[in-house]
Amino acid sequence: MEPDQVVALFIKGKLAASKKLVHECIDDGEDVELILKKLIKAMELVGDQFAAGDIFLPEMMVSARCMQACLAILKPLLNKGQGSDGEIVVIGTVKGDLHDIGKNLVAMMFEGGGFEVIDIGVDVPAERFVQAALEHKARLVCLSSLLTSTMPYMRQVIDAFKASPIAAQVKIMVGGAPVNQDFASKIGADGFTLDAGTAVKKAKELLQMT
Ligand code: B12
Repeated sequence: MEPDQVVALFIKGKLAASKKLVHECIDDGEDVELILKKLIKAMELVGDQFAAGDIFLPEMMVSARCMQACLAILKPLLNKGQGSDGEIVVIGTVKGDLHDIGKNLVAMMFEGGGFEVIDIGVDVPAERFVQAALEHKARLVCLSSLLTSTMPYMRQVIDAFKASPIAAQVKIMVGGAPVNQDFASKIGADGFTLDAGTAVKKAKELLQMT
């Protein structure tokens, strides 16, 4: 399977064919993490085509639907984690932002890493993050943002935590395609990783679980 081949199926919204391709790769014994990498690359290429004006919102939407269906196939294969450590992570995409594929992937990895995941969805206001962390006694909160216009809102969420009674107990990780370590440090986040695969390792370091 090559990312270009996936892109061709995704932008035409070929759901059944996309799923079939993933199943075939699994049956052929292709490494699941490699399949995942290629799917993520394909979504990046979809984004590039959108940015270049070669495709439009409907193509991006059907691509997202195909991607989600493919991830659902991989989920049980990636989730080979140990038992829960009892750690709870609250995760959501910040206010104004509806992208959730990356967030869902990060959530999946945390489940695989033995965490209990409280997924509070997309377009989440700062107060809701704080409320969920309080309610579930979470020590870790993960914020996702895919738009340069919603990235600054991550700082607002972090500030809301700083002003809350649980400021000292909670570590905050941020991520999403436009986010980098420099930005994460500037807004006062405790952690950042480029991808879902390394997020769990970073979280365990932050929570001193390793
Ligand atoms: C699919 C998609 C959509 C789908 C989203 C569907 C869904 N359910 O998520 C739809 C069609 C709805 C959509 C809408 C829009 N989109 Co859009 N979209 C994309 C696209 C093609 C792929 C995103 C994706 O799923 N990637 C795959 C996942 C796996 O990657 P990821 O999200 O980056 O996550 C990984 C890491 O970043 C990290 N990660 C993510 N979150 C977190 C959190 C933590 C804590 C950590 C540690 C790590 C981490 O781990 C993940 C896995 O490794 C991107 C292109 C791109 N290059 O990102 C554009 C893109 C993000 N969209 C873009 C735009 C402009 C829009 C719209 C404004 C378009 C419009 N005119 O309406 C709207 C905005 C809607 C809104 N308010 O949110 C632009 C943003 C440009 C910018 N400068 O901000 C992009 C970059 C496309 C482009 N090149 O122009 N979009």
